[in-house]
Amino acid sequence: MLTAWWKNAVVYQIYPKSFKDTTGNGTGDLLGIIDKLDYLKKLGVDVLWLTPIYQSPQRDNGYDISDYYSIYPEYGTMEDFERLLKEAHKRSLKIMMDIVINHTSTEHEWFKQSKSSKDNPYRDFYIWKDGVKGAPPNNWQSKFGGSAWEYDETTGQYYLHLFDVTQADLNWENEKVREALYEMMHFWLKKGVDGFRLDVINLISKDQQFPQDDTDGRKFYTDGPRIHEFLHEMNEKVFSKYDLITVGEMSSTSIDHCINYTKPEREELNMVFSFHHLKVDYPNGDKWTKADFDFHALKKILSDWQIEMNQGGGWNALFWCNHDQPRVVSRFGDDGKYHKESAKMLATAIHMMQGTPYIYQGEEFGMTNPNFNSIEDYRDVESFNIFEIKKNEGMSELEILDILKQKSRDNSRTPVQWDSSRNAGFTEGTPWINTAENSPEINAENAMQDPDSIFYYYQKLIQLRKNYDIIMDGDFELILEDDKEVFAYVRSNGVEKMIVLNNFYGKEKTVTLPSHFHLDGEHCEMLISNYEDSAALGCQINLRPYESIVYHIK
Ligand code: TEU
Repeated sequence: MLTAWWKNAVVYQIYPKSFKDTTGNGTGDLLGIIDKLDYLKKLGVDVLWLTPIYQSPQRDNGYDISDYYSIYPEYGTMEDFERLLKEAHKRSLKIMMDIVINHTSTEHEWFKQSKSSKDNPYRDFYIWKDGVKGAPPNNWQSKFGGSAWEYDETTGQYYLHLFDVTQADLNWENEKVREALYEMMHFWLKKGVDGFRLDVINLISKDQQFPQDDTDGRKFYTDGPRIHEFLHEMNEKVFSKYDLITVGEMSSTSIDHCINYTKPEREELNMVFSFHHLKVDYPNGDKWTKADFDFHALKKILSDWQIEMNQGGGWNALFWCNHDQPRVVSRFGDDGKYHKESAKMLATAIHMMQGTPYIYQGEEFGMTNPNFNSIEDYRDVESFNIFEIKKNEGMSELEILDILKQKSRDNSRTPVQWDSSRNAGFTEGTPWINTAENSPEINAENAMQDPDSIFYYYQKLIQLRKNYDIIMDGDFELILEDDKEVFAYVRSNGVEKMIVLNNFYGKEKTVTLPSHFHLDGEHCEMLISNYEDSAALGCQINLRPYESIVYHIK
C-alpha cells in the first residue's frame, strides 16, 4: 500500500517564467530555481510544483505545449532539469510537474499532421466537426471568451479549442491519444519526477453528441460522461506504478465529482483544486465585473467543502492563489495598513484546515497585485481577449483597465520580489513583465531579516501541520456561522480540539464562543497568532483588525 505522505505535505507553486532569471534575458529559468532551493527548504515546504516547462510557443505561457519531451529553451536544457531534480531530491524536496493533456499547441506535430488532411493517421487526435450552415458545429464557448470552434480552410472543418484558438483539444475518445499521453507521463516519472498537477483534467471527456448548450456554453465538456473512466485508466496504467502526488485542476466542477475524483478506493487522483471559493467576487458568476467579495458565501463554501469532502472520503488542495488568480492579500485582505496582519490571517484560515496546502510563489512574504495602469503592461492572452471583447461591447479602455487591475491573471505573474535592487533581484535584464512598484518594501530579503515577517509566520504554520496530526485528520465544524466578519471553526478528533478564529476585516470585533468552549489556562494553549499579545481566556474574545488566533484544547 503506497503511503499517503502527501496528506500532510505542503506544496510550493513555482511559475518559472517569473521566479528567478540567471541569464539576464528577462525570463526566469531552471537554474534560477536551483539558486532558491535553500530558501524554499528554509520555508519548510515539501513539494515544488513547476508550471509547464516544455517546448511551447508561449501563447499561454507554456499551457500550449508543442513538444512534451523537450524543455522550453529560455528555461534551460534537459540537463538543467535533471540537475534541478537531483538538487531538489538532495534537499528532500519533491518535484511535481504540470501536465497539460486536455489540449496541445496548434504548433504540436500531432496537430500539424491532423490538420493536413482528413485521412491523416493523426486526424482523430483532435476534434474536427463540420459546420452548420456556415456556422460553428454548436454554441460551445471557450473559457477565454468567444466560440470554442475555429474554422480551418485546409479541410473545411472546425476544430475544438476550449481555451485559446492556438490550444486545440485532444480527442480522448481515441485510445491512441491516451496511450501516447501515458507513455509521455512514464518518460518523466522514470526520470524521478514525484507527481503531476493535471491541467483542466475534468474537461477531457466531451459529450459525443456535441449538443447545443442552453446554459453557459460549457456544460457538455465539464465532468463529462467518461471522465472517471479515463482517470481510473490513467491511474491503473501510470500513477499506480509509482509513489506519487497527483492533483487535478477541476474547472467548474461539483463536490460530488471531487469526492469521486479523490476517494482512494476509486483509484483516480490524490486530490483536487476546486475554485468555488475563488468565485465569491464574481457577481452572477461573471469574473469580469468589479465587485467586493461575498464573505458569507466564502465561509459557507470553505466549510461545506471541508465537511463534505471529509465525510465523503475525498481530499482537497487548500489554496488562495495561483498563476491564474489575483494576489490573495489584495483580493481578500489588505495590501495597505494591515498588509502583514491580513496576509497572516488569510494563511491561518486555510492552513489549519484538512487538506494539502499550496503556497504560490511570493505569497509567503505578501506579494500584492501590481496595479498596472496601461494595457501595455499586460501579457496574458486572457487579458488581451477580454480587453477586445469588452471594447467591442462598448466599454471604455479606462473601465476595462479598472477591471483587469482587480481580476486579471497577470496580477500574480509579476517577477518574484527577491530584494530591493533593480527589478527586485529577479533579473539583470529587462523583465518579460514589469515588477510591482512596492518591491523595495515587500521582498524576500526584508522578510528574512524580520522575525515578525509573513515568511516566518508561514514557516510556523507549516511546522504546526507537522506537529499536530489533528490538522491533517481532525473533523471540521464551523462556529459563529452568522458572524459577518469572523470565520471561525473547530477541528476535533475526540481527544483534542483546535479553535481557529479569523477576523476577515480591518476593525475590532468581539466574539462569544459557544459556552462549551470555555478557554481556561489549564487546558487551553494558544498555538499561533498574528498579533504579539493575543491571549484570551473565557468565552468572550476581542479580535483586532485581521486578527487570527489558534487555540489548542486538550
Ligand atoms: O486554467 C484553467 C482555467 O480555466 C483558468 O484559465 C481559469 O479558470 C481562468 O483563467 C479564470 O478566468 C488552466 C491553467 O491554470 C491556465 O493557466 C491555462 O491558461 C488554462 O488551463 C489552459 O491550459
